[in-house]
Amino acid sequence: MARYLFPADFMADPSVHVFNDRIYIYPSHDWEEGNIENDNGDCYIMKDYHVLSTDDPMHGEVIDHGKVLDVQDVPWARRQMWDNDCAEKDGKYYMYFPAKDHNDVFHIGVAVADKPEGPFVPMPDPIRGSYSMDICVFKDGDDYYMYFGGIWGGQLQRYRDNLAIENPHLPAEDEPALPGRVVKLSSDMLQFAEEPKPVVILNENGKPLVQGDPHRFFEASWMHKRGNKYYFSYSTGDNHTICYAVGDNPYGPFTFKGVLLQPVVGWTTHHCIVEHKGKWYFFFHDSQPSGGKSWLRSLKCEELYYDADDNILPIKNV
Ligand code: FUB
Repeated sequence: MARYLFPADFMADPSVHVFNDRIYIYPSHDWEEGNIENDNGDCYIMKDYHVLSTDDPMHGEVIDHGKVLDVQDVPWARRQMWDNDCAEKDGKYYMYFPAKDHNDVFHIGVAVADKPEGPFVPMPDPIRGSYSMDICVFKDGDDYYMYFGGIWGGQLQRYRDNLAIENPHLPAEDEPALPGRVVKLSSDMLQFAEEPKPVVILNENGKPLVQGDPHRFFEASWMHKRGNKYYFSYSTGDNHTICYAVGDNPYGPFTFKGVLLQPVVGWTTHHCIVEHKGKWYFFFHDSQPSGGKSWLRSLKCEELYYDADDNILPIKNV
């Protein structure tokens, strides 16, 4: 049975990594204060980040390392600190986080720490050329890749070919779906090393999923690797499932494989997949403990399994 990881507070959007053999959880920190629910995501009014850690996500003690970054300490950011992620390089820890700037436009910032549990010191400006939200940072050999993007409140529909467009819109239902983005990070981990590229998801006939497909990308990118396979998983947003697709390199394209998680209590669904001590885990959130409030979500974890053909088995017992 899935475990609620941290009943003492409302947290969501888990990004999880193993640093020094220990599991570190980088969640959003949900906040209740006159929340207004709409398609812009205005009810998600998070102001800071905490870091949690544990040695055993299904049974062990989960420690809250306290507040590690506050929106007030980020000069360019005004509000809505959503899903973040963290990467380690050469003994430094880099937290990547989205926030809306003073013009209410999402950008992605970096904050640096000496320890995985922070505290994190923000860079004065966001990453040049960054936009949208929902960040996953994936290390592959010596390279680090950032996956990002989300539609509706995540503002991804405002961009084509990495440029803002005048009339934000989604593709027509029969056109290729609006893709998430992937970009290699610079060697100092503080900028993009290249222009972000589309993360294309193909159907079984090798054609891109169309915008009207219930399995098309919406938000919550996550990348993990097992053997030589690259697993790109994501949320379908208003269709309320978590799906995955498989490729043979970090840029894709990825071929759609299936649904991992059926709708949970609450509007959003957001997850990550991590290996620790030979076991695989699926971290996610739902709004059951808050009685279904979209903006008050609780972190959960369940073990994850593959079949003999390396397909991921759908998560049950949620
Ligand atoms: O937490 C705010 C937003 O809700 C996230 O960015 C999305 O993935 C959804 O979980």
